[in-house]
Amino acid sequence: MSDRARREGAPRGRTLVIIPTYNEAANLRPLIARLRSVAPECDVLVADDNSPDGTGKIADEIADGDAQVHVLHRAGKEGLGAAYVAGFHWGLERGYGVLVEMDGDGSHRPEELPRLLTALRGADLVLGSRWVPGGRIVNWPRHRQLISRGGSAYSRLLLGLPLRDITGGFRAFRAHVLDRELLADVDSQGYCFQVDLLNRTVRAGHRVVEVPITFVEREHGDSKMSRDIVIEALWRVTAWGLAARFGKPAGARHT
Ligand SMILES: Nc1nc2c(ncn2[C@@H]2O[C@H](COP(=O)(O)OP(=O)(O)OP(=O)(O)O)[C@@H](O)[C@H]2O)c(=O)[nH]1
Ligand SMILES: [Mg+2]
Repeated sequence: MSDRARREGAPRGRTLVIIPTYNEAANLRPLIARLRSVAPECDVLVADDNSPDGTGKIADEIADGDAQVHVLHRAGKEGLGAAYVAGFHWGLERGYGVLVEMDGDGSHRPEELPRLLTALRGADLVLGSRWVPGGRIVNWPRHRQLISRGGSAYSRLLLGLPLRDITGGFRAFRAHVLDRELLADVDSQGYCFQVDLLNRTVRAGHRVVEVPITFVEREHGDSKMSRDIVIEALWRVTAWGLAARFGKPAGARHT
């Protein structure tokens, strides 16, 4: 049986939803309650970077009352990418068959997770997408929409990725995509972590599909989006695009 045929149909194994958090105290309880109610078969891992607002403690309290919720406490704020990589390793070591990325601020609606998981029957990676027909953004100011749309368009062009939402972070992976080598190579901090991971997944030949989602602006807490994060994304995507064009191997490590 070919690799492809073996991967058709429902992925094997349990599903772990990884939620990176930094100061999401007001958001975490309602979010996990919604998630556990719409996808009770999924386990949850909160990857908290020692949030000053006590998010880690709240996560511990939730985990105390629910054997399917786990917490990974990290020493300090190291960025979204580092938290996800640690979360992926945690899940892979425990044999999960599917690993999901989801924000902890309510922007990614747990109610849409079952649709992502259904689409994973025919793919290695499913992207929740704001920029395919049916995708929507609720309550985002115009400048955020422009940054997000522009970031995706720029990345698509420079990296030659045939996808619409390249910076989004609501994603479901079959575990085999996230091999050690790939994770070791991903070293971006901010949003371009998502671009980097997606680029490497596509280059490795995996099947990626997009399903429309409605992305809802956070109601509580502050965004961690900063000018530095946008600048990091811009220069890295430019460097990757130029390297791919002028002959550096696609899998080369970029720093
Ligand atoms: N563990 C960890 N989580 C982080 C870090 N930075 C951001 N996060 C989390 O990653 C998720 C996405 O971050 P947000 O600040 O919501 O970024 P965003 O969604 O692009 O920005 P907004 O739309 O303004 O909310 C949230 O759950 C954050 O708490 C970090 O350094 N460490
Ligand atoms: Mg957010």
